[in-house]
Amino acid sequence: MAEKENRYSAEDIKILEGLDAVRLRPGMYIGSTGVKGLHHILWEIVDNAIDEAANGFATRIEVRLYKDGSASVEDNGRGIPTDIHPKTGVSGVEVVFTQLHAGGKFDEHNYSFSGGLHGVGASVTNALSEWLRVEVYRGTVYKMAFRSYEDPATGKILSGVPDGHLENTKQKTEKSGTFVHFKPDARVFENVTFNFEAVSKRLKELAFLNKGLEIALYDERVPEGRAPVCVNYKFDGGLHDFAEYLNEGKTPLYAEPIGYKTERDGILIEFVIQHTTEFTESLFSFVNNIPTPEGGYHETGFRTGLTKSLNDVARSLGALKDKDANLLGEDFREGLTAILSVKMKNVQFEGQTKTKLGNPEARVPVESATTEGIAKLFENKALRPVFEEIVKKAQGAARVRLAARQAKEVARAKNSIDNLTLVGKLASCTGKKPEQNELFIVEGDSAGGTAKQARVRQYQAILPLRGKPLNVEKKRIDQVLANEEIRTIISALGAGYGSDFAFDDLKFHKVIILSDADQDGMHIRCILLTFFFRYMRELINNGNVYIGMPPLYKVYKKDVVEYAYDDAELQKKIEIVGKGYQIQRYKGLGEMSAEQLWETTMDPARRNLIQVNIEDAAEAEQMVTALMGDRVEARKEFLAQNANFNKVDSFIDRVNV
Ligand code: TSJ
Repeated sequence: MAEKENRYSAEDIKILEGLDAVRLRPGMYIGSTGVKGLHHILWEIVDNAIDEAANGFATRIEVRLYKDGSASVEDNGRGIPTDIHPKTGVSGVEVVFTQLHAGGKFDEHNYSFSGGLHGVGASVTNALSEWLRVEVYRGTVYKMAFRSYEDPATGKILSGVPDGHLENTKQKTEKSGTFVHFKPDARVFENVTFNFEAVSKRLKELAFLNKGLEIALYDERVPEGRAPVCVNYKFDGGLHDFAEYLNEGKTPLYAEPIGYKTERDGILIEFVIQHTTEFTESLFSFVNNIPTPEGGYHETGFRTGLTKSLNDVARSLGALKDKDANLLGEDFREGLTAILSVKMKNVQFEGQTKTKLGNPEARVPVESATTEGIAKLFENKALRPVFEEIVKKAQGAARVRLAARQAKEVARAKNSIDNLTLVGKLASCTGKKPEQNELFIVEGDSAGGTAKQARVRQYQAILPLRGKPLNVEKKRIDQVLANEEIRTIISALGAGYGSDFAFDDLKFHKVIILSDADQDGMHIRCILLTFFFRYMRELINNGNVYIGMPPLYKVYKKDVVEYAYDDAELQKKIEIVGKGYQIQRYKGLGEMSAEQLWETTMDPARRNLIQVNIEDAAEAEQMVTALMGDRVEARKEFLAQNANFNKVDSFIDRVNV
């Protein structure tokens, strides 16, 4: 291509205004500029490759993380169209990277179901990158490159500016596909280090959700001379393999997961279920490959369909007689691991973390597909024993439910007295406005005592926890409630639990978990998060739960005192304090004086709090399951793979609240 033809003119630059808007308000497009946002711009690219694969044009995707902080994604699909787009007069490649939402709109005409994490498109990644390079393999190699730089005239940053139009290098290639390489801009993101665990976890999930698709991840951020760390995912069993994976560490009630896939009213619906000896429900739902931990209409439809059809099964099997009442949905969901994957157009996400499906039209098709699926599976005589197990399990759950209700009624009379003794440990606050009140759940009596001295009595309450509260995952609800630590928390919060949870009765709008920065503390934190996740989900959804961050180090010299909350910060603080500094490493909250605890951890003006979101809680739950499930091998493997117990924190954007 001639030099002149390829130049990028002033006229061309006009359309880049959209990209500048992205840089001005990144949060509007990618949620945050913390670790989540950083990963979001990678997912935007990955999702494009996934779409190509999901529509049958690509079989392999390779993701690479480089030493310089950049990342690349390559697929073996058809390659982004290189011909000139009639509307805009520029190549398809150029449209994809320079026009906002171009990805989404573009895809809609070409693909029947397009993912796109939240559909903002690859141009957002371009806008928030220092540079981005794309290669398209279509007989020959096409190339285009973009850069964000400071305009010398105005000092403003120009985002995602092409070096020139798409160039056909004429270099022949056997390959077919698209390669995109970009470096997230450190002027945008607080943290520019991709998290291997987070990336591999999501890629694994995508490999489960896209049966047969091979996804490889290479991490080149290794010492000089070493081979890159590499993981390869390919699941020919799709959701079936996903269910087996989720049930590792649990004991299944029947050997193989069962599932069904169909299309209804233009919606692709697929589900797989497998019950285990556990007592709680784990439903993992996805819409267009995006996790929907906050649920929504597809989950409602699935649950309703499952309840109806499994009651029909129970009657067919004679386990329920005409006179018997139906079993409840929760009975059939005891110990259920289920994956529901829905693909539809024009999705709307709602909820606190925009992870709840808000399309009402999804409910009925999913319900009828589920009912039909279970009925079809039940017709298969070979699956008789599977359904017998499911019904037996549900009847067991119903028996416990009825017994628990009776026990609850008896207990209600003496409950008021019980509450008084329980809440005895609570050092409550004097203020009566729940919105302003904070409850610190503190690990250990001694740290609890210190916190009581340190607090502002007006709005801060302290609840010391003795020992480890029990692992909620393994127990039935009645056993959970028998645990004194758990009952104390429920009483202190004052809003009930489970389906009776009443947010309006909540006495503290900030619930802050304060535990030591060691394995025990990590464990307690995970257990408490799992408890809230299971029995007070609204608290997590509303963002009322926080993790307090005590400092790890005190760096001091005479009157100068600085605190460091992680190792990176320690170096900075050492420099601030200067020559002759001393370091104290805090092993636990108990080592701090009341004054120190106040300054570093409790004072709203100075403390670091992590706001827990639904994904963190789900993550914590998975850790608890792996740590405490029935099966020893899974636990050992988990411990071997997760030696870093601060792992959960690395997924969470730190916020000052
Ligand atoms: F958009 C992007 F840059 F983020 C990106 C897109 C990144 C990566 C790694 C891959 C892709 C991508 C796009 N892979 N495959 C495609 N395919 C198309 O864009 C495409 C190809 C052909 C046709 C057609 O109708 O012939 C239509 C489309 C949308």
